[in-house]
Amino acid sequence: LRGMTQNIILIGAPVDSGKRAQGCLMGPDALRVAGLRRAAEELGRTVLDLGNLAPASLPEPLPANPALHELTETVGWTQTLMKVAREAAPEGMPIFLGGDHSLSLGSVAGMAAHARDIGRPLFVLWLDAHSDFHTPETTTSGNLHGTPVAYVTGQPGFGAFPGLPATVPTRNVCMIGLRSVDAPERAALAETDATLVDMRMIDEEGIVGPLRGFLAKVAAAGGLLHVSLDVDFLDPAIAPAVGTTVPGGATFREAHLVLELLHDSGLVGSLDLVELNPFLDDRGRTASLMVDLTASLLGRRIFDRPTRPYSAGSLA
Ligand code: 4U7
Ligand code: MN
Ligand code: MN
Ligand code: MN
Repeated sequence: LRGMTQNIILIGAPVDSGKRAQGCLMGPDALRVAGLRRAAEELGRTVLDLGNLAPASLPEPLPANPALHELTETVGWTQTLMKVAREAAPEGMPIFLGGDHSLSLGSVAGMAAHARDIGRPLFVLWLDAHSDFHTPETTTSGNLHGTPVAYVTGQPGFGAFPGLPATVPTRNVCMIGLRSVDAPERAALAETDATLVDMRMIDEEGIVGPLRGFLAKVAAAGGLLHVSLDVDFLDPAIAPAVGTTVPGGATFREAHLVLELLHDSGLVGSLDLVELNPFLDDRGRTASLMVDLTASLLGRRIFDRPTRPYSAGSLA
């Protein structure tokens, strides 16, 4: 049924431990206020909201590691989200409401376990300015929101984290929107067969070709696709509510087009909405854009968009 009739399961993950600047804990509620449930219901989905989760507390805090920010809490979130993702996925399409990108250590690991449970390979589309391919050994910031892709693909150095029921092969990973990749990440990625699409490639050739190529690969493998949408994939001019803005990001139409094509593919089984920091937002516009992009993924087409009255200065 190409996902058309699938239930939506909203999973609030107010994770703020993946970096020092705080505020992402308000992300799940901002996405709700911006109308995520209503957008999904208008597109014919049934929505179940599991509310906001809390991280598992470990029997003992991990030995303090000054090189890593909030390791114990991040491990706790990973445990919780891995379990909840695996349990929710058979019931519908999980949408993880972040929370910073460290939530994807758990969401993607849990979806990989689910994909193994149903006998399909998991593929991951990473829409982000950054590659998030640091390990706890290579990160210089110590911010674990820069590590989820390395964890879920089984790179070394994650001994403090839960063992992975299933790893995602790097050949199943496609990153689109890259424009800030640190030297150790670049070196490690060069050893892999991940598909890397940076902003220059998008400027020169467009965003559609590489995305269609990846989707064809997912379809040919009978794969299930997880999409991880970091707010900083978008250009900061249209999405200011994020701590890690990088100029030169995806435009409004590039971003919508990606999610429209993902809808049409029928391959998407789960979604992360991450890094929204409502404290930095401009009258809710970034939260609203994230909701509208999710609506495109769920099948809203341009001609179905509600017509908004025009007023000077708000033509968006
Ligand atoms: B995000 C960074 F150094 N690479 O490791 C790091 F540039 O989830 C940024 O994509 C990580 O927003 C950004 O701290 C993580 C930095
Ligand atoms: Mn903190
Ligand atoms: Mn990220
Ligand atoms: Mn990022």
